[in-house]
Amino acid sequence: MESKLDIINQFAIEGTVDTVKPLGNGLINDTYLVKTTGDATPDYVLQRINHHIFTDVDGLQRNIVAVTNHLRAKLQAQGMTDLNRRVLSFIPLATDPSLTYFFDGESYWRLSRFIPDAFTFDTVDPHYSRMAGEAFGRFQAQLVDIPETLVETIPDFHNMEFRLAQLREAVEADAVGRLASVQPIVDDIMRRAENMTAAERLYREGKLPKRICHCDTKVNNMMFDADGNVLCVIDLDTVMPSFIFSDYGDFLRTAANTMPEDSPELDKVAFRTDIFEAFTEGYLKSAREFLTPLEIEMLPYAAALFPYMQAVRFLADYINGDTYYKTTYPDHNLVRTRNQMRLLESIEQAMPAMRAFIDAQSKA
Ligand code: GN1
Ligand code: MG
Repeated sequence: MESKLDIINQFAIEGTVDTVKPLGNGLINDTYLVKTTGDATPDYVLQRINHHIFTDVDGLQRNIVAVTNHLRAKLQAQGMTDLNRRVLSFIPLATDPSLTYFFDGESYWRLSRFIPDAFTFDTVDPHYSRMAGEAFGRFQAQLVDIPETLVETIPDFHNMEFRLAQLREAVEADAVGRLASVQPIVDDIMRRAENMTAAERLYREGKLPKRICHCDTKVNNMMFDADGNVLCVIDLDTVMPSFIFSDYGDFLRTAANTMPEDSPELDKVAFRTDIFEAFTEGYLKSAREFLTPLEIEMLPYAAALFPYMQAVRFLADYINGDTYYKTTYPDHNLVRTRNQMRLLESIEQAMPAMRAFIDAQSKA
């Protein structure tokens, strides 16, 4: 592999590289902050794209460029300024402006402009949740008329039937002998399988649409400025056609959990209805214009679906011997699974109240 400096210099950057340091805590890609000398030139974010997971890097980058160009044009048309902080921009190769990634013979790399004076949070209060809801709703609304056809960067990424099939395969194989210890959780999951695959059935019946979604709306994938205003949505690898439930549900999964997704303190894991209410209000404000009544009615289902899907994915990975998610200790994926199942139970209890809240919102 070439040095990071050699890699960075493949791109059409402004200025001279000063330092390169690790950045963030993603579970999939490796991310670095690239500082250039002096204040006159931008800093950059360098990422090694995990091409074992994103096997179609070319399609992935084409998606992202289409999305960011579309968003940028919309913002510009609205007279928005400071566009470099409101939408990500990917840097083309110095030798081929049509490409925004570099293959060094081993890994795929990309470079984007670092957004200065911007912040991400791992936890949010109701005020920030309302703004995040509005921003993710706006993100979907702005992409409703994107002319390009986006690829599924991970086929069947949020397809619940497919995720359950993967779990069944993992259970069948029991590759590292972990099944016996987790059989009760597998049973808990399978008991809910029929209910949780409702969206796929409704899609086949033509009752539920797919739209362009972000598909990784973890709370820390939104940037705020120093005054607490939303700047932009980041981490666009998984932007693809999906049910709108993806964006609604994954935000609540992370933001409305009283604890981080890998906390082993299960007694403290619970669903925060104040976050749910604020996020839902914000989301409906900007998304209501294009949502169908069925999509709105199913929002509580979406809130349950994502901890459930994440539990299925973490558990399958645990049974497979931790081949997908980065882990820092042997039972990490199991702890994550239990946490998500506990969150799911808390959401199941909140279901009637959530339905009532959404009904009231729809009439408002
Ligand atoms: C992964 O890399 P990160 O942390 O943004 C995963 C998401 C999961 C999440 C769980 C491509 O996202 O789907 O919800 O971990 N991304 C992919 O923390 O699998
Ligand atoms: Mg992320």
